[in-house]
This record gives sequence, C-alpha cells and structure tokens, in this order.
Amino acid sequence: MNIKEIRQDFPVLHQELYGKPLVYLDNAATTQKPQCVIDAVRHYYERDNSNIHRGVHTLSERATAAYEASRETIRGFFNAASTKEVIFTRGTTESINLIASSWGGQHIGKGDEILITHMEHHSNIVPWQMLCERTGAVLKVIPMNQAGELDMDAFTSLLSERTKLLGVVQMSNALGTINPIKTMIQQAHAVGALVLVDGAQAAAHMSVDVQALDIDFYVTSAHKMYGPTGVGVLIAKQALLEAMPPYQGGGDMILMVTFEKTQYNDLPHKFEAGTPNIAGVIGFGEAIRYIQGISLDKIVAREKVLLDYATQKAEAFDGLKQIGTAKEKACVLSFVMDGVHPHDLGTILDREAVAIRAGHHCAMPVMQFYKVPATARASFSIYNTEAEVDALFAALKKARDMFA
Ligand code: C6P
Repeated sequence: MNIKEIRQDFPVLHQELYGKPLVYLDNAATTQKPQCVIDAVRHYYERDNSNIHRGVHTLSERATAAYEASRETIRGFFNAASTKEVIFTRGTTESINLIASSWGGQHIGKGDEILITHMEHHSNIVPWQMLCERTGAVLKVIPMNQAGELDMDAFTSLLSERTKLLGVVQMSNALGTINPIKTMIQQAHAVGALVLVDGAQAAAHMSVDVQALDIDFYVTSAHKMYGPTGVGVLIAKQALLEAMPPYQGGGDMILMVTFEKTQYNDLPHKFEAGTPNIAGVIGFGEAIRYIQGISLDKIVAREKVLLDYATQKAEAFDGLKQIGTAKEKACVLSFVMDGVHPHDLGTILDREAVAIRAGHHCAMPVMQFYKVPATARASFSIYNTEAEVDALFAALKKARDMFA
C-alpha cells in the first residue's frame, strides 16, 4: 500500500500550520475527505442539484439515481439484506435517537431493562436515560476492567428475560477497545433481547457483515469514514422496521394524506421525512467506494502496524500513561501525562501543527472510571505515517520539557 499516493487524495493534508506541516491525528472526531468525495458533492451542486423522489424532470431523476445508488453501495458494504433496511439519518446520534423513540416508545415499559456498557459514547447513554425516565424502564451498565475491556462474566449475569435491548459500542472512541460483539449478540439473543451496535468508530476500521453477525440495529456516521458531516445511517432488520412507527412525520414518508388519516410510505422512505442531506448521502456513497477501492482488509492491516508503532513509543515515553490498553484495539491512543493537563497538551501540540483531541470525548463515564478529568487522544487513519507518529512524540517531549 502506497501511503504517499493515498495522501495525495486528501487535499487538506497538504498545508502548514505555524510553519510546520500539518499532522492530523484527530481522525476519531472526524476523518479528512478525499478529493473524490469533495468532487461528488460538488458535482451534485454544480450539475444535478434538485430535490429527490419528487420531480419528473431530468435533474431530479439524476439526483434521485445518485442518492439511491449510495443506498445500494452502503447496503453492499455492510451486507444488509435489502436497501429497505438502509435508512439515511443525520448520523449515529440521530440513528440512536430514532431507535429509542420509535422502537423504544413501542416496546419499552416499566421494569424493562436496557443494558449498555461503561464505555458508551453519550449518544448511546442519554437517549436510553430519556426513554427510561419516560417509561419507568431501568438502565443497566456492563462494567469494564482497568485495561478498558468489558467484564464478560458481569455481562452474562446482567442478562435476563427483563433485558429488552443491549446497546454496545463496537469500538470505543475514548479507549480504542474493540468489543466482542459476536458473542454478545448471541448471548443477548438467547434471552430474547435485541442488539444495537454503535459502529461510529468501527465502521472505517473493520469489516462488518450485519447479516453474519445477526445485528438488529447498526448505526454509524459518514464523517468518520471519509464522508461528509451531517449524514449517517441506521441499518436494521426489515421486520423490525416494518413494525416500528415513523420517527418523524412530513414529506416523502407518506403514501397518502387526508385530514382523517395518513398512510405511511414503504421502507426505507417511512423513516426519511423531509428533504434529506442529498449531497451528503451522495458523498457518503463515494466515500464507501473510496474505501472499497483501497480495500478495507488492507486498511485494517496497515492501521494495525501504525497503532503498534505508536503504542510502542507510548510505552517507552516517561511520564505518559495510556488510558485503554485492551488486547483488541484499533486506531486510538488515549493518554495522560504527569503534570500536564490534557487541554494544555492539546494546545502545545497544536503549535507544533499536531492536531489531537483533548477532553472527555463525550464519554464522561470513562473519565470517571479512570478518575481523570480528560485525556489526550491521538487517533489514526489510513493516510497517517510513522513520521507523523514521530512528530507527535517529539511534540509531546517538548510539552514534557516545558512543564518539567
Ligand atoms: N465521536 C469523537 O471525537 P455523531 O456525532 O452522531 O456523528 O457520532 C456520535 C458518536 C457515537 N458513538 C461513538 C462511538 C462516537 O465516537 C461518536 C462520535 C466523536 O470521539 C465526536 S464526540
């Protein structure tokens, strides 16, 4: 794999900050976009801009075709059984809120249990807390160990016939941990619970076959996989979606409206009320084709080499403590440094043109577990190099020396 060539695909990478070449290591927050994605969005606005599913004119037909082609690309990438199972949303957050509101509102009642993990992103905690408040259901949490791995014995004992839904992050954004979702899905199904997998971080870094894994609800965001912001997907089993009420009412989600009664549209349109992010969806499809063009397997192998390299450097770095040392990990190096607040680290590194994220990463319970206010997080993508990892550690050394 030629990383130099891949880097050529990403225009934003070729710039200097403070007279130094940009080192972009905030990929878990959002990845950069390749030229083909930028071009696809631009092409839509320059040549095809029009509303979809409505017009009989040529531009609308072209826009609709490009939008629906993205749906088919995304179906294939995750191996969903049908495009009826692929619902476009604003992203992971909206997808989870859709499930909590529509499925949760229909199926969750007093005394039911929703099981999540200690390492969930707020977007897979708060919608369930809100649902529990509305319904009297109970939120249960699977604990984790110091390495940032789930306690699987505790998981088994928390499962019962009261468990209606397991919500689990496939790859933690704060720790990098990859969770054993296959086993967890089997165990959850054995007690009759459905499973929601938060693939916001995982989808760009490992292959996911929703049918082979028997996932009930899979959610992810385009912007973490080289696509535009403000667009994502909910992939769910058709039978579940058929039985769920619409999330929002409006245009495109109806077949027939009278003041007495509305007949809802067929899947997937039943869940896509209003004019969607057409350009975003088209860009999302192009981003997936970009990944397929490189090959996800090659991406996974290359990113592992880079994470191993960075991890070795972190282990050898005096005063640095990694947060998240699970055996199964990908692309995230979260850490704290003796005597330096993560926010100061983030600012000092920025002056060295190294972009990392510092904060709680929208996973405050993880911070509470490790008793830290925040961590610094470097997160890697396919275009990052060993030289950039060296630049990260050179900048960290500067910060350490400054505070010594
Ligand atoms: N994590 C990060 O810097 P949205 O914002 O809807 O696209 O994705 C939310 C989300 C859900 N689950 C996980 C595991 C995530 O990592 C994220 C987004 C970003 O880590 C922004 S907080």
